[in-house]
Amino acid sequence: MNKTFTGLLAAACCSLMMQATAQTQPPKKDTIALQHGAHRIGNRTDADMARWRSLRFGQFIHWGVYAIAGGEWNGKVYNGAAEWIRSWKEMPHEEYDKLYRQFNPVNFNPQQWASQAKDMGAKYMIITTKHHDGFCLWPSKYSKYNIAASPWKKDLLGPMIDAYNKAGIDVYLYFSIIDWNHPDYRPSLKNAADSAAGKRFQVFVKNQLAELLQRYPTIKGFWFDGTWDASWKNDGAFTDELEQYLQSIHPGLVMGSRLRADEKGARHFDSNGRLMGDYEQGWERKLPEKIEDVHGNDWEAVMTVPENQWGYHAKWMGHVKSANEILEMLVKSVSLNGNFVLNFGPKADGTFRKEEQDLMTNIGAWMKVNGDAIYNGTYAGFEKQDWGYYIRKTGTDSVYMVVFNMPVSGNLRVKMPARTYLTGVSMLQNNVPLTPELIGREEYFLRLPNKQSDVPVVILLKTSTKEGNKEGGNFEKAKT
Ligand code: H79
Repeated sequence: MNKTFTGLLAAACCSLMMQATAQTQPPKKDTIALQHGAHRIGNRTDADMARWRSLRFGQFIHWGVYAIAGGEWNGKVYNGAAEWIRSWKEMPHEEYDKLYRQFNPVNFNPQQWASQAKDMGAKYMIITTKHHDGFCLWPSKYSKYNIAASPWKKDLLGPMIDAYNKAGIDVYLYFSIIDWNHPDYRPSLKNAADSAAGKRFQVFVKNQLAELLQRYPTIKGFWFDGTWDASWKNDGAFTDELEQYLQSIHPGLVMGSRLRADEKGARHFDSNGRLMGDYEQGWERKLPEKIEDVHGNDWEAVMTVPENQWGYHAKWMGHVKSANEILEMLVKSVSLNGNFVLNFGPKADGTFRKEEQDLMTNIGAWMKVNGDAIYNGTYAGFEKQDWGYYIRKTGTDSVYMVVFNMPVSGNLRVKMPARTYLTGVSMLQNNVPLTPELIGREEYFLRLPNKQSDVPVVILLKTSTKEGNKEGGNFEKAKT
């Protein structure tokens, strides 16, 4: 193991012990020497990362020329993800690569986009600057295949980022390192010519990223995609240098594990099992089940509304998630220390389909009443119960119960963790106090005034770790 890394490891262990985060992985002893593995043990502790962690709910937007096709070509419906339609055998590449000549989102209203995201309760937004097709939503110096060549002619990202920032929403940039439009792009490098192209492509990627940072200095980070390619993952050194380069020109950037590989081709987690990048970014259309699944790491899940559509598809197939299902995913994510990002695929004209608008409205209505349980929320350290999820407001004794499954008995079981005592219970929506029934040693039943609700109900528990509040605490009187 090299000296710098040993030093880092010692410093990180020390600071981890001080934070006393019970779920953090202990460093393994049988490590192999890596130049380009993880450079940090445990989560980042700086203010930029703390901000990312506090936001908890994000909006993902997939927008590009694929929205014009909307998952259909020549009267046939593509069953894959709309943003992948160029790879469909029914869609000739030449046809797809001409679509930009029709890209003219005349109804694009960035202020309206931002205000509806804000009303939904999103605190950050991730926008596709460039998906696998290579089309750039900004007028890039490094590619002619960009928004300036479309009938829209002008930048889309700048006004969007400004509007979101003005609405108090942080912006992150999605960037795919797959680029079907670029002559030097290679999924794998099979010979010397490929290697030479690959080197040129790396310069191109680096230039575009620097250009994005230079044009949009308020952005908080990048969301990389496509990094499973052999050409990418077999050059861990480049991914490491790129991460450090971007951090050097824009300190504090938040970039997930998808960017990185180590020199042995391990992605996300290095060959010693340690997380690379700033948070675990593998949770795409899936969530962890329990706290052990996230190993104490920061993480984020990204989720589609239908089964697997990111860009606009005119004909959604399969199950379409309801607001309550999405809220449950959001709450579950926060209860397990993660961020949750919900995807939207606007139409080519710049408007959102009705289903997405309704979802934003319904999620927002709940968030306005119950958002306190989400923002700055974290794993509570309580034994999970079947009625739903616990979320602790970071660094406080406030714990929220978010009830998704009301038991027919109406009794919500609360089992306090060791040396934690219940000192107050109320409904979050109206502060109405509840009287808990003590049923065992630091174990209670709670009953709601009204057990029928169409949306998840939130109860706020005030807790204390002081001995004076022991066994029944303030509720001893209520019991007798
Ligand atoms: O932008 C959205 C999708 O278009 C994009 N990521 C989200 C955020 C995405 N691209 N591809 N995929 C999602 C899934 C692709 C998986 C595969 Fe593979 C790529 C199957 C085969 C190659 C990676 C490597 C997974 C299996 C092997």
